[in-house]
Amino acid sequence: MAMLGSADTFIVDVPTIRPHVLAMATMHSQAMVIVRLTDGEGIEGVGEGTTIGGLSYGEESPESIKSAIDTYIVPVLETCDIARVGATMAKVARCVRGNHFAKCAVETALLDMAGKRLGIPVSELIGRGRVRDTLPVAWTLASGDTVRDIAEGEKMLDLARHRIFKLKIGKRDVRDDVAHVGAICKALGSRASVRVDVNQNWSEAQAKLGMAMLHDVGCDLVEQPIAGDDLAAMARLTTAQAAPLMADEALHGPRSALRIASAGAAGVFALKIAQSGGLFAAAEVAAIGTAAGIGLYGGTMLEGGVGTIASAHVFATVPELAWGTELFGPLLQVEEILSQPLGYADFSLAVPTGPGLGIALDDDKVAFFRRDRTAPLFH
Ligand code: MUC
Ligand code: MG
Repeated sequence: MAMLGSADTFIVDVPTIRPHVLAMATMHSQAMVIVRLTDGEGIEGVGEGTTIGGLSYGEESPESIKSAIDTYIVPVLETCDIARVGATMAKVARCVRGNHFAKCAVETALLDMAGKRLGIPVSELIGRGRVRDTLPVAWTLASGDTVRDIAEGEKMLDLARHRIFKLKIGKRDVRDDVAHVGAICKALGSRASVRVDVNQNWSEAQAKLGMAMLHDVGCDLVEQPIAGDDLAAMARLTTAQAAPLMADEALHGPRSALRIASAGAAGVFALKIAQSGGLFAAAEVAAIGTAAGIGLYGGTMLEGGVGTIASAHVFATVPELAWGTELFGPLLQVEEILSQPLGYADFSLAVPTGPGLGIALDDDKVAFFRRDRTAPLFH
């Protein structure tokens, strides 16, 4: 039995190492909602709710995530035995509809605490438990410039940091985008797997042309080429195109996963803890994908260290992760807000082995990047 002691929810804004150009927004910094909970014994749990480009990616913004947690979710937690994470989140679900990112942040913090109480990593609290200790990690080449992207890809290969690259396209004419992808495929050759993410920006006709041309230039995977709610068109593309289609924005948890699988509307699922509505729900999406013969990929909302490691604990439990992961979010930021750096080496991320998430926030860095900080930025 554990009762809620305290709750603190705040936004941190951390600049990115370079502009990150996506079809719907160009990022210069990342806004992360961090929730810090303690129980009556003083055990702390942290969670993160992070989206991309304000409201340009999805229906929750950093500000709405914080307000949903503070105004509607924390009062529910105050009535629960928060040691029972499943029962607590079921009660939250009865009181709060939608708001998947906010729920994921809270569920992460509860699982972090539960793992610490039990002395086991969060991955052992998910599904059948951990099956791997490291995860392959992709990098997104999205500087907006082909030559710079190739140089960045070469650097990542030299550093043995990444050999899977995702290119963000969909902003320009289809043929211009394909020329950009083709140039990168040619430069990196068989040393890398090159994939694209269109973030829903094509029509079905553009996707037909684009997916065929992308396959011809050596692109391995096409993520969410068209609107995520157009399952019939996604199914037509999945059937007709040689390049596999990966569902991302179409996936909002187990029910949408089942609908996509039943419609034959994707060959690959991008698993995302926040979009799914939490770590348990993401594991259920993975189970539906596996049962349907759909390939799995560990996706990101470009979270910082907390959300990245929460995702890593879930992805570490997935028996077959054929497409790897893209858990590089912290590397896109100028600073990690954690007390210990994450273990990126040999094209992979190490999944922490300590109790709970196995990570801790760095209080000075958090104070520095908090949006509501009171101290001056430079002293
Ligand atoms: C998305 O749409 O998948 C993941 C990597 C990246 O660069 O952006 C994201 C979001
Ligand atoms: Mg995507």
